[in-house]
Amino acid sequence: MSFTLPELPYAYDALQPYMSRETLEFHHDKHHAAYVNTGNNLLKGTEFEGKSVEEVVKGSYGKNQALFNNAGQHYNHIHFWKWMKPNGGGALPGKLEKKIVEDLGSVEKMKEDFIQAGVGQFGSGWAWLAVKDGKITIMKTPNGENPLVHGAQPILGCDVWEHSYYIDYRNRRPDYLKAFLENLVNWEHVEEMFETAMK
Ligand code: MN3
Repeated sequence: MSFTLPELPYAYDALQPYMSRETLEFHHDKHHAAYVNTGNNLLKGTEFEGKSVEEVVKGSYGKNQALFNNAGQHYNHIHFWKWMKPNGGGALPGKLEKKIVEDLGSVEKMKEDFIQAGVGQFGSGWAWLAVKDGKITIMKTPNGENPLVHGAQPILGCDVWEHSYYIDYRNRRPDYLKAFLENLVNWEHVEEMFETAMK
């Protein structure tokens, strides 16, 4: 099995005004496509050929940096598209909200800390909600890294590479993170991933 670029689960202009058609065209058609193509070239002839994306990410970490970078970013983007939807944001589904309050204090505190993780990630990387040891936790990672290689299961991630927001927000990363949480997140999908991670 090689990597394939998934279709966006919505139209290119469906997330406007919070994420523009131009951003999605570049981000999906150029950046994500490049991770898929480069990843496939790097997979050839390695022990990871035929493995799932998750297995490639975990297996190549610390061993094959170039393959890991591209496999990690492929995994991250497959999910990033699904973590957003038109008219996203809003109230969290009950089970997810209850667990966030339990583990992180409140939904407001979770949002503040998530934004802080994204703003505090120096350079390129990601901000995360992940399940680790049965608890929801906030994480940040550099470049293509993700919670999978830190013994955790990601349930929400926000891409804070400049290619994700510079067209729409210029240097205002905090505004992008706020708009992501308030207007773009598909919390139902986050809850699904949360429930799977807790099994
Ligand atoms: Mn990206």
